Amino acid sequence: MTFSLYTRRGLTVAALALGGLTLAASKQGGEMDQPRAKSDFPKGFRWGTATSAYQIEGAVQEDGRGPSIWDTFCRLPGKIRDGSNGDVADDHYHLYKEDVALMKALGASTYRFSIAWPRLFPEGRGMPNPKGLAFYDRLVDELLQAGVEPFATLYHWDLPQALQDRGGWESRDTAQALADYAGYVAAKLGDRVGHFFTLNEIKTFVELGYGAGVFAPGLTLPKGRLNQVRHHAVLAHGLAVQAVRAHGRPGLKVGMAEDITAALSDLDTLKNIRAAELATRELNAPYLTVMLEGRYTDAYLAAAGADAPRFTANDLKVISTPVDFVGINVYAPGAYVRASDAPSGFTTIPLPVSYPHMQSSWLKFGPSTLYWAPRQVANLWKPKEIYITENGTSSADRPGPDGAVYDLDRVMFLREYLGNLRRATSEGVPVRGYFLWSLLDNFEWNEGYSSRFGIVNVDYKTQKRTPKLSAAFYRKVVADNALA
Ligand code: GBH
Repeated sequence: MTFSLYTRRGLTVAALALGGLTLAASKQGGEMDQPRAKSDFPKGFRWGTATSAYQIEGAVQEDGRGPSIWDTFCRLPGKIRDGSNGDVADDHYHLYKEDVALMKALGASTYRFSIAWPRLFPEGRGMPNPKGLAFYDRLVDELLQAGVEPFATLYHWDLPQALQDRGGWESRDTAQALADYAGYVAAKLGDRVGHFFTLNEIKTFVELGYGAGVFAPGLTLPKGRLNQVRHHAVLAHGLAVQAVRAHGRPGLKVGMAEDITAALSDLDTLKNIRAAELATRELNAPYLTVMLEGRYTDAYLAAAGADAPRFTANDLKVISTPVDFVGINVYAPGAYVRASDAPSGFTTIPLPVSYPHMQSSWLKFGPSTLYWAPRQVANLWKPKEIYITENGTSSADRPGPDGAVYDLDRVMFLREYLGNLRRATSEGVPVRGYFLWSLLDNFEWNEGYSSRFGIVNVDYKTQKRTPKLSAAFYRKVVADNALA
């Protein structure tokens, strides 16, 4: 629960954990221990961690929460790798005070969490459930008391089952239902929550939930219906932006938290850099691009042909309602490309099979993605502000015989990715903050509990929290606002 775990270890780790490396080291006097030049992040840069409701809260039947599509999906045989579900998860619903204390110990100034729609509206719409809201009241107050600024995501994939029963994202009504719920939240929490994210990773829940069938609700829709789902989800984003503004206090900020597919160039010549930017715009056509440009690209519509989504000019205006910031989740390179004479202007280069990845095979190791992705967003769409709403890695880390978790692969990952983020901010890319995914080991969707993304280990039998080495690493970065 505290970082004292590390103080029982040798001096080096103790000093790291306490953020006192410089002090402790100078007493030792060794050459290598001298303070090194800092590479600073901008003043006021916001450091935080991120989580989502279904992945950590548990308490799925408490205080009037209604079922979500993930409660249903987890019960389908073979869908979740370890046969688990989010019934208990990290029991954060009851242990949230302990978790806020962990954030405080990290020195993080912000926290990104999601609100469970089915807690507030068990049926998706209609009568609100005050007990559900009360939990987020308590959480927000606890955060503020700890000096941690709350950033709230409105939708992190836990659609009320009642709405899925009426067509889910295949129904245009779901977009309006999300907006109604968003307006309610902004009215109730907007006095204390200054930043809202509409939907987390539309791309992921649409492609995997309605296309590939491996996420809830487990559908494999044909192309035309899938395109319509994509359209309804981005429409929900635009309507939610408007609803949050209409019901929240003036000055409150709202934007998306989207899974950007960022193309990198194979060799960074000016021509290839430009081609990679074009590729990123095209690869995100039905998501970030339409949200920020208010039109589907010609190539997207041409490729869809008769299966193109049905939409009105007004839909496009709503979808592209101006946002206060662009939030991007950045994990892995989306593609490698180079310039070509093809009409698109780029050609994709396949990865060699030996290309390295982290514990999750999809998590290709590409630290420069955290330089190029925000830079491309800045060049393509000129947002006022950018947030890295998620970045982090899985690891097969386990407590050792001494009880400590030495997740050196995660520390390596974070150091290299953050070095690239530092490059972006130093060049003036307007990134205002970074949210590390994740504070805690948690329910990793179709991977269940077999994949751990936390900088704090959770023993799922006892709910004991143990900060890992990466927590000590992150604590020092936050304290210094710099990489050593
Ligand atoms: C984020 O998605 C989510 O927002 C978060 O909830 C999650 O816990 C975190 O990342 C870690 O995964 O099944 O092989 O087709 C990150 C982007 C896109 C990563 C879909 C996993 C599935 C790969 N995700 N991808 S696969």
